[in-house]
Amino acid sequence: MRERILNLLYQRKKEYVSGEELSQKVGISRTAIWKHIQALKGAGYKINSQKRLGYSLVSVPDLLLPYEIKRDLKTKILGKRIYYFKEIGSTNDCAIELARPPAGEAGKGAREGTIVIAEVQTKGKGRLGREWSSPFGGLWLSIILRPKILPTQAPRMTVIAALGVAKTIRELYSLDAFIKWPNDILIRSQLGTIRANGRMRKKGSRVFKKVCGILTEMEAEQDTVNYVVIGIGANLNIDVKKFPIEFRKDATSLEKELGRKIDRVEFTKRMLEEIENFYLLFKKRGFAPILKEWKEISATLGKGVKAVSGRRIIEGKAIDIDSDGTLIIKTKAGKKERILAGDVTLL
Ligand code: BT5
Repeated sequence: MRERILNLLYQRKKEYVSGEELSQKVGISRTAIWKHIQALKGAGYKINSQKRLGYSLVSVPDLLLPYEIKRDLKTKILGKRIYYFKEIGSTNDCAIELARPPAGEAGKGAREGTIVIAEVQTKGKGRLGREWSSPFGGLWLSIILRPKILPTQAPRMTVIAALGVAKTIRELYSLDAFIKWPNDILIRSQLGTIRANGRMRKKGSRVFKKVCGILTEMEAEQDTVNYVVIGIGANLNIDVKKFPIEFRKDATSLEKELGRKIDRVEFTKRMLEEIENFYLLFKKRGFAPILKEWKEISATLGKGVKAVSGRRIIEGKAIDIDSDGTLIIKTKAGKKERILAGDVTLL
């Protein structure tokens, strides 16, 4: 209902639409319209009210409100249901709660494509219990999917999301976005003299910095996956100085790279559309075409790397990624090592 009122005002932005017209088109009383307008104002919309003329939408708040994201969103699955929070512990934790069947009840929990978004996370999670810094200005979003895959294939969902994010950054802002195995989106920037890996780099030399991280969590039984939650943390309009000092060196944001703020709603919509396209491609054609695209924008392949996987530490050249998403490293001794999960540092 509120969405319809907003859309009518949006279509004639900055013009007045009478209470009468709104009431007729939406099919509720003028008093009910007035109540919805008050609620929209409470959410941050600037709406002028004039007794004889009606209502006019002046401006939309800089927030990732579901009404804004859903408007003209070209997806079939993602974002049909959006849970929105100004502040939350972790969107992944919330999405996991939603994905599970309600306690004591039969049923399935939230539908595939349900999304949780927060403006700020107070307990944002990275992998392996690490912290994810989530101040206002970023995109902290989780997607619930119910793919028909084996539990061991869940990392493929991370790849699908990473491709969607990287493509969005490349196409909307023409920035050089790459995927670092397994879950980071990096931007190759030309930032002048920077200290990287403890060494001073020459002015104009290029470094990779992290603009987005992905945390995929799932619940599975033997051979079936009940749900996958893909958590995406993207640094959009963020002053990197807001991050804890120890994270700053390797982090960047789109605002920093572009020297201007971006339209966060536009980014979110496009990203959901791109991720859905890759997800549908995967459902139709399997993982091979996804893997091909991934390899094309991999920041890892062909590079000297150090990989830490549990207690194993392996140094060598990253030579391939196989169909499970396993990274293959050729060591100096010529041995091929397979890394299924872990952290990689580019040398
Ligand atoms: C990740 O972990 O990169 C996964 C991050 C996933 C965050 C999203 S936000 C929405 C959803 N809800 C959640 O609670 N989480 C997901 P990992 O590869 O472990 O990287 C974590 C490391 O990145 C930290 O130890 C820091 O060094 C660094 N880091 C922390 N916050 C960062 C930020 N905002 N930007 C860049 N680097 C950051």
